[in-house]
This record gives sequence, C-alpha cells and structure tokens, in this order.
Amino acid sequence: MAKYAAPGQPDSVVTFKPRYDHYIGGEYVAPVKGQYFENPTPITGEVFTEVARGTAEDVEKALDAAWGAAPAWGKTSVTERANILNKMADRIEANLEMIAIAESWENGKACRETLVADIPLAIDHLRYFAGAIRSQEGSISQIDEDLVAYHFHEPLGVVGQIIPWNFPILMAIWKLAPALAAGNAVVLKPAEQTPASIHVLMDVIGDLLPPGVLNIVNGFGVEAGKPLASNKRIRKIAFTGETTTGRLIMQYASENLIPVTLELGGKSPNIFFDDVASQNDAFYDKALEGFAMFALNQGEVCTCPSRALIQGGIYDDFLQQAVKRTEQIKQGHPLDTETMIGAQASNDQFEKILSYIDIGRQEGAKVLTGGGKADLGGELAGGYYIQPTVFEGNNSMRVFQEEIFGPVVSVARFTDYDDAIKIANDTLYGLGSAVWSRDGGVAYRAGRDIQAGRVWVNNYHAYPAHAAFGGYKNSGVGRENHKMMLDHYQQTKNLLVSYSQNAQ
Ligand code: TXE
Repeated sequence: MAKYAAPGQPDSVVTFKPRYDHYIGGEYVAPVKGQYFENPTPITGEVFTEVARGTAEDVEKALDAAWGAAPAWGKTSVTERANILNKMADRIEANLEMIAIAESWENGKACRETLVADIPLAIDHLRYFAGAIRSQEGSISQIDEDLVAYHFHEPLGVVGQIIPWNFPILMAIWKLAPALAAGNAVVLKPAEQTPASIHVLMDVIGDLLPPGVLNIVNGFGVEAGKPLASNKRIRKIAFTGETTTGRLIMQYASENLIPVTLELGGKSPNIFFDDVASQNDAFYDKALEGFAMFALNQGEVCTCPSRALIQGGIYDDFLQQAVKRTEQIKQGHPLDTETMIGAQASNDQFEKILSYIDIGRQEGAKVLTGGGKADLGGELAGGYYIQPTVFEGNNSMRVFQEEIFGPVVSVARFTDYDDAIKIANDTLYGLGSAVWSRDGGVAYRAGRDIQAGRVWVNNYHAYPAHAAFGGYKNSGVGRENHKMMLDHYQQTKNLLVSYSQNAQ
C-alpha cells in the first residue's frame, strides 16, 4: 500500500513545469499568438500548469519541421528505426513511475492502472513495432519469364494524429509506434484536457528522435485540430475521439483525398450465458470481475462494457453478485495504489455522466447501486468523482444506446442465444464486446455473430499489441495495434521490370 505525493509536494516523483509550449523541431516553441490555457487536475480541480493554445500558424510551423525531417527519416534503415523505438521503450521503462504519476494527476485515473497497465502497455507497443518493422518484407511476383513485379513499402511522409484524453500516453504511443516504425514524421495534437503528460514523456524520449520527426502542437479541437486534420501537407490523419468529430475528420480528409483511421465511440455488450452459473469456482468469479470492468478507467474507455446482457436462468443470482462486486470497487485518491476508480477526466465529462444518470432515471431505468456524484470530501472535494452505477432497463433506452463514457452499466435480460445476438447488435456501434460461456461452441458462434471489431471471450479489457483493434459500423474505420497497422502508414510501390531485350 502506498500513496504517492501530489505533484508540487517535496517528495513527489514528478515535477510539472509551470508552462508547456509546443514541441516542434526538437525544441519547445512558444505559440505564435502567445496564448496559453489553464490545465486543472481532475483530482482536486486545481490548475497545475498552463499550456500553449495552438492555432493554424503553429500547425504550419510543426508541418515545416516535419517535412524537413521526413525525407531523411524515411530513408533510415529499419534496424535504426527499430533501435530508436526500443530505446524509447527503455527510457520510458526507466521513468515509468514518474510518467504514470504524471498521467494520473492530469487525467484523474487510478495510479494502479497507469503503473501496471497504461505505461507498461505503451512500452510493449514500442517494442512490438520495433520487431514488426524489422520482420516486414516486400514481395516479388514473377509475372512471366522476363517480367517481374517488385512490391516495396514506403512511408507516407508526414502524418497527422489527434488523440483523446482517456489514455493520454497509451493513445499517443498506439499511433506513434507504427507511424514512426514505418518511417513517417508526425505532427500530433493531444487532447486539451490532458496536454501536459505527453510533454513529460517528451522530456524523457525527445532527444532519441531526430529533430522534426515528432512534433506536438497543443490546443483545442477547432483551433488546432482542424488546421491539422484539414491540412494539404499531411498524407494521412489518424484520429481517436467522438463519433461526430470522426465524421468531420473524414470530411476534411476527403477534401485532400488522404486516408483516415478513425477509432470512435462504442456501446459494448458484455454477454453472460446461463452456463456461467456459479459452481463456486474461479470462472464464476472471473465473470463477475468481467462485469465490474465497466468501471475500469472510470468508464472512460471506448470499449467500456456498458451494456451487460444476462440470460434469464442466472439473471437474478448473477446480477445480485455483480452489484455486490460493484459495491466493493474502492473509490478514492487516484495516487493511492489501493484506489480502483479515480476521478473523471474533466468537469465537462463529469457533468455529461451525471446528466445521463438523470436521463436513465427519467426514462424508467432502475438504479441498483450508485446513481450520483461521489462525495469523497477533504482535498478531493473539488474533484470530479462519480459512483459506479448499475442501471436495470431495456435496450431501447438512451442509457443503452448512447455512449456515456463513465462508470455506468445498463443491464438487461435475454432469453436465448438469438435474443442475445439481436440485442447485442441493436446499436449504432461495433467496437468492443464480450461473451462469457463455459461452452466453447456457444462462445465461438457468438463471437462470430456479434458485429464488433473485438470480441473478448471469457475475458475483458486485455489489449495486447499484436491483437487487431478497431470498429465496425459507427465505431470507426481501420485498425490499430497488430503489425497489419503498418499498412495504414505506408504506400505500396510497385516496380514492374522487364528483363527482356525484345519488343513487347
Ligand atoms: O471528444 P472529441 P471529446 C467520446 C466520449 C466523450 C465524447 C466527447 O463519449 O464523452 O466523445 O469527448 C479533437 N477537428 N470519446 O469532446 O471532441 C480534440 O481536441 C480536429 C470517445 O473530448 O472527439 C481532441 O484532441 N480535431 C473516445 C480529440 O479531437 C478535433 C475518446 C477528441 O475530442 C475537432 C474521447 C475538430 N473539429 C471521447 N474537434 C474514444 N473513442 O476512445 C475536436 N477535436
């Protein structure tokens, strides 16, 4: 058991600078318009640093730097790039505690997650893509005796990346690792709610990359994100965020005819079949834990298992146990390693979740536990804390259909297999989902029938670097993770060579 000291206290493992500029061309650069915005911690609501408020002019500067660096970076050997990615991973590992606490302070999430999940996953991701790029091969097709088609992978050049606030470091690395491994230069815009932890990261790894290969422009969506995503000087835009913003990003990209990857919202079904029934064994316990995963990261996860579907035969017993399990989730100071759920990332998000809890009540959903603000008192009184909340209702309700992005799960009963699949697929989204069953055949069939890019079977919220991740339907376009991701950051060059002296 340990509680980390808050930044600003003498024994804290992290010291934030009072002000962060943009990171362009390997150095910190003040915003052209000279404006900054305040950055509060959701843990107490206090402002702890201010950050450059980027505009189109700053984006242009970053693109100048990126285009200056891209040609040479794209021609480095894959071994060289892999070595740099591995060094980035080693440096992050050596500074893991500092980066994890910085991210918890800025985002409000429990440090037991940043220490053992967010940052270790980011490290592993860099190492995975260091390996993946070295093992990537082109191809040769012998069209006929004299004609040969060579296929080469080439970097796109300069790419734009826009990330959200729910996993500030991991979302950055998910996008950076494949882009850099593939030989691209990047301009990345972090979310305005969590702009500082990425700079703590840059202080650790910035010198490992040639200047200009990775540039960070801070700022708000329309002021800094749009000038990046709609810029003629990017060859691709990768985005994670709200579905409505994703539509805009695709419109901007269509003007420039560039590819997009979009990782958007979700309303993931978590399905528990009758045969999960208690046998007083570890599997039942694991399934209950799988239910409670809706509160992981305060529910601010695009794959949050926000719809729990439980079959009639176990419904009452399982739900009773699941509510009990939910009530054991320890809420508290995010820098205490015993805390399981911390603060919502921003006041806006806090208000949005509370308004959805009201909507749920108004439309007749029953609150089984939670249902409001968590008053933790003391130094946390000004923070954004919400009780893990379990609603019981039906799939036509808004709390079953709309992304709440908080520690709120909506539970419904289903009768049989077909009913489960029908309810599971009755959503605009198709990102995450899970099936719990002791019968491998049922689990397999359901996994294939659910329209979602990721179906966890008898587990939830695992994110290995080598498992493809992405959405069906309104949940997105393209995939992240897995070496197939390299294709999203590369052009294919075909050289069609005739070795014949004869006329065609
Ligand atoms: O998202 P936005 P917000 C969902 C979640 C949440 C809701 C709103 O339901 O409650 O979205 O969150 C940048 N051009 N998700 O408002 O606006 C913005 O600056 C270019 C799900 O934070 O999509 C930030 O960097 N960029 C999600 C990023 O987009 C623009 C994670 C995300 O912000 C822009 C986050 C524009 N016009 C929220 N407008 C997930 N899939 O994990 C905004 N941005």
